[in-house]
Amino acid sequence: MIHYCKGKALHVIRVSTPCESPTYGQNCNETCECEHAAIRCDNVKGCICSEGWTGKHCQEDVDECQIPNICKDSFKICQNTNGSFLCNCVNGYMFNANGSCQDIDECITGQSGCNQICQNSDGRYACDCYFGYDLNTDRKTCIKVEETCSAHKNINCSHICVSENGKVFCSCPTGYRLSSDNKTCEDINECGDKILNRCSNNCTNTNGGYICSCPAGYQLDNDERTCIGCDAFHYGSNCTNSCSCGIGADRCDPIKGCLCKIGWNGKSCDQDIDECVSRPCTGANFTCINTMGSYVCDCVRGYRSIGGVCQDIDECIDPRLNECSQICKNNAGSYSCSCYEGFVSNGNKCHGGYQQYHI
Ligand SMILES: [Ca+2]
Ligand SMILES: [Ca+2]
Ligand SMILES: [Ca+2]
Repeated sequence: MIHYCKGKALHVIRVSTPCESPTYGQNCNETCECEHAAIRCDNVKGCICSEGWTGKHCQEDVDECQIPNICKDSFKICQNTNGSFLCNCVNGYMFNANGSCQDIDECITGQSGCNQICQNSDGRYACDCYFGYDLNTDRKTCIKVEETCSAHKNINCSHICVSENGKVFCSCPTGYRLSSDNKTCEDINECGDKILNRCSNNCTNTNGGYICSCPAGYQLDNDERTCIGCDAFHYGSNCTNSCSCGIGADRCDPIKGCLCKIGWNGKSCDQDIDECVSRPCTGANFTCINTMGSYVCDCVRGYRSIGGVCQDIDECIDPRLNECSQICKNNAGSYSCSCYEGFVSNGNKCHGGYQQYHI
């Protein structure tokens, strides 16, 4: 209150006297300008706001949603309103009789819009389709699988048209990939790809696949990818040839087959080489005798080898070597028989002559 004394204005604090409405505060020099949300004007604090409002003039709404867990129930969501707030159920939930939020079964309420199958779950739902149908892009309606591809005639897939979850696209069989036009399938060259090429040795690319092969002496294992050496009885490309090696074989070579010992020939090494054809026995009166797997140089008939030289056998010095009954005459390589005078020779034998009668 202002008092005027002797023309001078004095400020006097009258503690015991409350401010007169609508003034308040220190020295009562503030004035309440309360909005309609105010209850009254307090002579100390000014505007006293009703619940849900704040500010000097009670003009400001309190955002109760900023207060943690104000809605308590985890399925509730806080919605601020002017002067108050609401706790609503989150999407997919609704209030039950107890005032708490419970899942809405959209499949029963008919809210789902599912064309064929509706599957409710906590807080949500999903549409599905019967076998042979696919969910359309709206996630609700169903379309026949076969009809999807034929309905999209413009898709023109070179190999396979796929309809999945309402989307239609081209696909390729194994060994092919979709080219940049997303329609045409092109062969994958597995041989040129370190990861796809699983051949241990040679790789040949084919349409839709690839083939492994092995060098001679090896064959593909059961995995059709790894090369393994031929067993002891097979040889050649893919080990397809059998080694049925004969007596003259040293071993079965995985690449060449039967390897022959010296003196033997033929695929199975069972053919003797006739070394005598090349006339290996060069010394005088030597002759070549072929043997199985070899040959020997021996003296011709009537000669024998002495110190590596063929020398004439004197058949006449040993009665076992000649058949002469009377006279034996040695010659080079042979001998001849003759008879005493008065005997007649008949071959190597001598027959008695007239002389016997004179004795
Ligand atoms: Ca290929
Ligand atoms: Ca021979
Ligand atoms: Ca002789």
